[in-house]
Formats: sequence, structure tokens, C-alpha cells
Amino acid sequence: AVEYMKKNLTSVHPMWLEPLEVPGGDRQSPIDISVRKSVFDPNLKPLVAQYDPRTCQQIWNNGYSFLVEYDDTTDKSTLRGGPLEDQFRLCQFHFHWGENNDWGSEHTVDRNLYPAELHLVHWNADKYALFEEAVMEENGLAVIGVFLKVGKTHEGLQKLVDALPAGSVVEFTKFDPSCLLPESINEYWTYAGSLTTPPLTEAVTWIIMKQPIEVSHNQLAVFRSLLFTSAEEGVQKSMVNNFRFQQPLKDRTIRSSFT
Ligand code: SG7
Ligand code: ZN
Repeated sequence: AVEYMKKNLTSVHPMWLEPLEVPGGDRQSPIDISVRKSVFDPNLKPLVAQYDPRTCQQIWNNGYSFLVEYDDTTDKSTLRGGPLEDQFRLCQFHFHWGENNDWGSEHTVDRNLYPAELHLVHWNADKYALFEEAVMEENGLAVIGVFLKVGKTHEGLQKLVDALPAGSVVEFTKFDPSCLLPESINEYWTYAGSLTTPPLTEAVTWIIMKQPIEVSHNQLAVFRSLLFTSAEEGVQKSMVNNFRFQQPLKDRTIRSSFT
């Protein structure tokens, strides 16, 4: 499936065309999750995601994705447990998606692609004072990844779809991000990786949900109707294929919370 995607891809944002290399990087993301090679870790704890919808602030189209941003100046929306030793604060979530339903996710499971992937980005507020600081540090970030598959309309996601901005920033409040998590948040894979866009820092504990959420084709079509900002004036390109190609696993183990 990954090979099929690489052959048939028709357009990508210049950011993903540049050789996104990190010299000597040995824990880059995304990766393929081989179910058979992942190792069950009975010591992984239940994940505790406590989100306060009142911290939701705005949607921002940054030119290559859109971000739903949360107030992270206090411990109101947090993630702890699972593989994490500290408490992390939610700062934003965003998605990666393809030009069609055959690809779009950054991570794959046994080389199978999903049409989109949600990332809930949290930073370690026990150890660092600011997101900008945490981004540069080993144990700075925790990102939850949730695969999207095509099926029935997702009622929670629809509120967001209806608010997606043509311009750069729109007010967006009271959105509870836990409505985008699958039912069984305690079945996940976890591994040590990186951000998938510059600065590509190796700061991320990835927590990838086994269970995907269902969204409709029409909901994904609205994502695809957004536009990339282009360096060339007047050229408008659909915001699609905003994912990074897969990186080598190297000397890493993917742990699973389930058997
Ligand atoms: C998306 O993914 C954006 C970026 C994010 C990047 O392109 O959400 O966020 C901003 C603020 O532009 O970069 C530093 C950061 O969070 C990479 O995040 S990811 O590794 O979870 N895909
Ligand atoms: Zn992402």
C-alpha cells in the first residue's frame, strides 16, 4: 500500500518535497508498526486524558495543515499515565490526510495506510516551562495518534468541519477533543520518535491508538477543499498529502499495551 501511494501521488506541499533529513537521526517518525514485532509491555499503565473544553481557543490554518489550539498556560487539559512518567499539557491537535481515501496517514500498521491521522500534541509541563523549550528536549512531547477510516459521519468531528476556516485564524471554542478518541484508549502502541515536520526534533513519545475512528467521505472531502498557501502568487493548491514519508525503525522497539 505504501508503494502504491508513492507511485500514484499527484501533489504535495513543497515542505514535504524537500529532503526532510536529519543527519544522524536515529529515532525519526513516522514509522510502520509491525504488529507481530511489537512487544507487549504489561507495565504500561492506563492512559488518563483529562481535557477541559473551555481551554479550546481557535483554529489556525498554518499554510500546510490546520491546528485547533488550546490554552496551555495551566494544567486544565492534560495527559498522563500510559508510557508517560510526567504530566503533559494539550496545546493543539491537527490532522494529516491524502488526496483520496487510499492514503494520508503518517503511521501505518503492517504497511497499511489509513486515509487520515489525528495528532493530539502535548508537552511536558512538569519538566519544562514552555512548549518551545519542550520541543527541543528528549522527553518534551507526547503525541497521541488516532487513525481515521471511512464510514459513518462522526458527529463530534462535524462541529470542527463546519468551522474550518478559509482564512488563517477563526475563533473556535468549547470543543472537547476526547470526542475524537476511540472507545478503547487503552489499546495502543508506543515508541520513541520525532516531530514529523521541521524541526523534526527527537522529542516525542508517540502513543498510537489501535482502534481507528470512523468519519465520512464527505468530512474528509472538506479537509481536502482547504488550500495550501503557495510561494507562487496566485497558484492555489488543495491541502492534501500533508504527511511525511516513513522513516527507518533502526534500533527501536514498539511496545503494545495489549496482547
Ligand atoms: C503540523 O504538524 C502542525 C505543526 C506541528 C507539526 O504541521 O501541527 O504545528 C505548528 C505549531 O505548526 O509542529 C512543532 C509542531 O507541533 C508536527 O507535529 S507532529 O509531529 O505531531 N506531526
Ligand atoms: Zn502531525
